[in-house]
This record gives sequence, structure tokens and C-alpha cells, in this order.
Amino acid sequence: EGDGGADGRTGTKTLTRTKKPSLYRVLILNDDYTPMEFVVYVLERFFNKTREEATTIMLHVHQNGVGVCGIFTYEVAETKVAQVLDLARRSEHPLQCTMEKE
Ligand code: TYC
Repeated sequence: EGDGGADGRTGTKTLTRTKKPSLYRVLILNDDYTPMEFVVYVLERFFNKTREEATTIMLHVHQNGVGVCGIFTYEVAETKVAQVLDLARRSEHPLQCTMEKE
């Protein structure tokens, strides 16, 4: 925990502490109109799920209203949400995706 690196000029030890980044859950929400196949495709394409994993998550969301696509650092989560919303909008599906601090 924390490495004491030698300071260049004086050789004085300086404690450098690394902080673990906060993590964020990316969630997808159920709706009545987005095709099941589109949701499976989104999970495969943006969240690197197998077809089997994607189908399990999609059905969970269909039945429970919300589900976790993955857990990421802030900027990665933000990018994935934007990618999903952009494809959904361009495809004219109402699919919603959001993020929350873990
Ligand atoms: N409920 C949708 C349907 O019956 C399928 C669906 C699943 C939509 C998951 C969104 O996040 C979702 N076609």
C-alpha cells in the first residue's frame, strides 16, 4: 500500500498513494416497443456479452423492468450509455439506458 519513491534531487522518500476509481453500473430499462432482438444485439455489441448472456439479461429486463449491462469507470460508463442511446435513437427504438454509482 503506497510506494515510497526516492525524490530526484534529495533522495527524500515521498509517499505516493493510488486511489481506486469509483465504479458505475450501466443499466438498461424495459419498454413495450423495443424488439427483444435489438436489445440482445446492443448487449453483444457494446457490452461484449455472448448471445446466451445477452438473452438472459434481456429476458431479466423484460420481466423485472431493469438490468445491469456491466460495471465501469465513469468515462467508460458514460461512453457506453451514449453509444446505446445513439443507436436506439437512430433505429427509432425507445430503449433507455442509464448509469448509477455502484
Ligand atoms: N419489452 C420488450 C418487448 O416486449 C423487450 C425489451 C426487453 C425492451 C428489454 C427493452 O431493455 C429492454 N418487445
